[in-house]
Amino acid sequence: MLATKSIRFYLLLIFVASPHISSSTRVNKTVSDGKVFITGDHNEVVMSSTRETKLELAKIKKKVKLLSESNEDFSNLLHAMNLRLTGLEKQVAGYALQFPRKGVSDYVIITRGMPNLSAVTVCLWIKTADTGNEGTPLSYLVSGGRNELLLYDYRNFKFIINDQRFDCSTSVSANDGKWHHICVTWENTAGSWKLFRDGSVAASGKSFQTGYVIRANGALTLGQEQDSKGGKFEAIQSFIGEMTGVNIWDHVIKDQEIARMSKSCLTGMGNVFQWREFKAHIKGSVKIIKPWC
Ligand SMILES: [Ca+2]
Repeated sequence: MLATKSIRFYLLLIFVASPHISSSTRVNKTVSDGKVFITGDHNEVVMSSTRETKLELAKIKKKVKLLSESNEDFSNLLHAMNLRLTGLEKQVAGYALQFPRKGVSDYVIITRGMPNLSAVTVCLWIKTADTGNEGTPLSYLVSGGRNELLLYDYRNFKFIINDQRFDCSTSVSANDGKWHHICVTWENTAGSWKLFRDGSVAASGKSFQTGYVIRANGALTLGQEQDSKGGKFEAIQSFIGEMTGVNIWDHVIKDQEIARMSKSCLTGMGNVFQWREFKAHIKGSVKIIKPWC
């Protein structure tokens, strides 16, 4: 971006330093006594000598050099602003949730729904050592019982949109007792999807639910898998462990940004759901604890 800015500025300077060719539509160029003359229909002399042009070019080069030096300051400023942003995000969303046990009574639920989505990104951090259950980090279901959006089984993640399960599993797990950053992205034009673990693409595919639009007005749960809107949970699908930083966006987040978010547990803010709002919707014995970062 900075390079583009430099080029734009350079072109602007050249334009400003260039002769103005009135309103003529035909232009002639002549050289006489080492001078370049540009004349239009009205024979206006509009360009200065070659020596003056060289001086002007030297001035432009000097300004471009100054600009690129100031770009370095700009980069430092951007870095400082990014650090500040990370700090603010942590202040706003500085908690984690602990789901203590197997069962159907511990979860988080938000019923305000989402808008229709033709693309989505879900990111979250989880820590679990559970090997016995199909632990469900996130489930979004509308009336009629369809899984509009579902991420479950931390032993071998399945990502579902519109109730269609992948024929093959992702072979990606996150139940080794350590914190892991998990993201899924999907868009309905090519039906492309990716599952990220700790900032890297761990599984991906195309032509998945192409053209489908995730329906609005569903219920979102963390820690339980819904078989009807807001309920019908099964203990074997309950999440046992810790969770933080759940965010949902209405578009595909770029790989580089997901890599950035994977560096610290409370970076990133969704534009559909933000982590800070979940703690007001806790049910059962879910505990608010300090985040690891
Ligand atoms: Ca179920």
